[in-house]
Amino acid sequence: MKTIEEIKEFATKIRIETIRCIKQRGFGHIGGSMSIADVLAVLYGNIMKYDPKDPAWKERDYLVVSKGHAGPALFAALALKGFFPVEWLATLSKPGTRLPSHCDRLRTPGVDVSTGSLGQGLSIAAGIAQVFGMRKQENRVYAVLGDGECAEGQIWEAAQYASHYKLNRLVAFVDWNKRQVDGYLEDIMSVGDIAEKFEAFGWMAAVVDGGDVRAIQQAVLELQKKQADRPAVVVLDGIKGSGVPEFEQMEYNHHFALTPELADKVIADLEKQMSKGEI
Ligand SMILES: Cc1ncc(C[n+]2csc(CCOP(=O)(O)OP(=O)(O)O)c2C)c(N)n1
Repeated sequence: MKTIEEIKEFATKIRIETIRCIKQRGFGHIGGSMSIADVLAVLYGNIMKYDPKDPAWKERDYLVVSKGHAGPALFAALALKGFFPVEWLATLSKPGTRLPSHCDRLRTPGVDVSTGSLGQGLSIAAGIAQVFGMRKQENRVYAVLGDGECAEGQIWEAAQYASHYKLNRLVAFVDWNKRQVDGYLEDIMSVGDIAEKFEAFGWMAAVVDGGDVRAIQQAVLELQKKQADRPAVVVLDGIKGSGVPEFEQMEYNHHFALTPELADKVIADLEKQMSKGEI
């Protein structure tokens, strides 16, 4: 197991590489990429089984980043773990790239499922978990959903399915960063109490600070211990743009043009924090 300090540092490196990657492109989904850096660090740092040299390894765990517009954060995590060279990150969304703006399993080593059309990822994750159960395989499936994405009816169809079929190898995360593309959920479309909703569908649920890697890790491990006959969800109570005050405080931080000056400044701040051990 990696230490919590190592996981925190990994999360910061995911943020830095994500910002560098989007800087090259000039614009991108920054807010929702930042807010999943911590959960990705926990999953790729200490939870998931995978082999960067063999992304299709049969015994690996699967990850479905259902909010597929946050691809850059996933690409940063995969590059840092050695699935492909970090230099690829500079090619985000450029002609001929292996890293399109949204997750594409046919193009990027380590991406298990193509996503981008919101609402579909939990159904896909449930299907994968169902197959593992039928084949008595030990692999686990993780899914990362957006809170705005939970406005899609298909999420709740999948929730009902996963509960009925006792999909105990499935853990979902909801990035409860309170915002979607058009603004705050409370103004556009409230999702209500996410944990309570999943519990009503027969899931186990926990709510943790989405920026606290220790809490995220503990929640996953504890839920998995108790997960005899049910799927589980971890609601990540967080901030869109998290880890970078300039992004957190922007009125619109979903998809925006990132100037090289701002990118360089926030990267330097993150590097300074990391070198002082303040992350
Ligand atoms: C089916 C579908 N409708 C609309 C969109 C356009 N879209 C892209 S991101 C987004 C907002 C998603 O909000 P949320 O799930 O909260 O993601 P986050 O704020 O964490 O980035 C929307 C509506 C889409 N990708 N798919």
